[in-house]
Amino acid sequence: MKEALQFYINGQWVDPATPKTLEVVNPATEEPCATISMGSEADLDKAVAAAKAAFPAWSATSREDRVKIFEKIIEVYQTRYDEIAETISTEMGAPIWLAKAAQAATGLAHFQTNMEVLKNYAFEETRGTTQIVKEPIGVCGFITPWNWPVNQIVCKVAPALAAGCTMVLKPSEVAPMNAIILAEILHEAGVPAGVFNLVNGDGPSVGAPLSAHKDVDMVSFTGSTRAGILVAKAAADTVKRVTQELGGKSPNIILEDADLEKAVAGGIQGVMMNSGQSCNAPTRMFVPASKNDEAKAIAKAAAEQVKVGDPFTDGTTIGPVVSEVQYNKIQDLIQKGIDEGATLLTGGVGRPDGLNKGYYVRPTVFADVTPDMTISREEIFGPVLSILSYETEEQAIEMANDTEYGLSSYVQSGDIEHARKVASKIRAGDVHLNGAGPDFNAPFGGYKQSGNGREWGEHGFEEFLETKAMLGYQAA
Ligand code: TXE
Repeated sequence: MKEALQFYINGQWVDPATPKTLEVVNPATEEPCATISMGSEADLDKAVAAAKAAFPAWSATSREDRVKIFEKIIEVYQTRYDEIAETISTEMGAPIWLAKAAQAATGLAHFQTNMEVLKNYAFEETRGTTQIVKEPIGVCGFITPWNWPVNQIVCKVAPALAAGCTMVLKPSEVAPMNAIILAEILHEAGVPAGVFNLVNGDGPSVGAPLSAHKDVDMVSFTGSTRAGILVAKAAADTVKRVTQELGGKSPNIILEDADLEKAVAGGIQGVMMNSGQSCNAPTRMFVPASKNDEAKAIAKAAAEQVKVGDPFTDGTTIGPVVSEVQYNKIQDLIQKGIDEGATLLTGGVGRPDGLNKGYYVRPTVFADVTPDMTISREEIFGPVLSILSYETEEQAIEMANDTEYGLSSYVQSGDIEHARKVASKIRAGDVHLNGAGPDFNAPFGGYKQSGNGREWGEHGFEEFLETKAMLGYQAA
């Protein structure tokens, strides 16, 4: 069993102010796999003070010096790549193939894209006699979840480092060990003391005081809408910048002219991946009423191909969900779907056959779902799909937009112009046309209650900058 009882503050591993530990549970075995320390406000204050002290020197480093550090980070990251993937699989249950191909890969991708942004970004421009300068915002606080842990950490840390900010990270207490590796990588790569700091702990003890801290200039949060609102409220008194990446209930509109087999089967794959624990999972599938029966048959067959099993076993499509809390939440929502009258095509409550230990959920597909049903409105965060049918395209768009969320969306059509037209009417931060995968240079973030601000690529980088106007910079 691994142990990480210290925090990374001011370039050193230090003991917590008050000893208190937490066992991290492997969701595939329900057994502890690591022990961490749980921090307090005293640890956090120390970390923020270190970040504040490091800011003047780090923000003054040249673009070239920061690029050199990025090159080194990328080199060291690659040497720890498999270990990152294995750690993620162990603590949150993603199958090892996904942890390698996507979970660990996204971390590397964010370092690479931010290094390229840094190389090319225009920090200064002149308009008339005024110069406009972009400067790092200052000390940043990061609060991150467990579902794509390295992705969610690096998509904050990389742009902040590139911009010249210093930072304190509080990773999820549910999947914290990958963040320990990341701290070791940054240390080995030569990130100066105090620039990056890590304090483990839970939301109330560390996340809340980090959000409220007077010496923190910006807080970037990824997690539930519930906690995101608390973070924004805690941040309000100090008027710091707040970016939030929260929940989703993403629509997947399959248009009349789409290849139904491909679109429905692709939608099943998308919703099941990572056991449905992705904020951008396509959880509401809209099919033309005339093709409802055909779509149901395809969806059922595709979901029954999804192999649930041990994350480290070859051939596993999805592993367990992260925790008992999440398992119970998902079971309750599946039961609600049944109680409220949706048609259960496959899956349902309880564990899959033969899997009696571990937080394994049956890949579940509901059809004949109506927009008022709980499973069509609440984020389930499990391998559960709701299929709704529509009569007209306008109705499909209206139902797609009938949600408090607006993170991602998906449109399938045989005609790209048609897909684009529908995409333009969807109120969401991104639209994936015909199965297009992620683009780490494209902005990622939500409309409505899915959040504020954007992450990834140049748009994500710009969130870490302040804008200064230098008037009279040039003689009139
Ligand atoms: O999230 P929390 P949970 C959704 C998903 C899931 C639900 C609950 O629907 O089922 O949220 O998951 C920190 N001040 N998403 O309970 O609590 C916490 O310590 C400051 C969507 O695990 O939001 C952790 O670091 N911080 C999502 C982080 O918030 C607080 C990813 C996330 O935990 C805090 C995860 C507070 N008061 C869950 N309370 C996505 N957008 O991808 C908690 N935290």
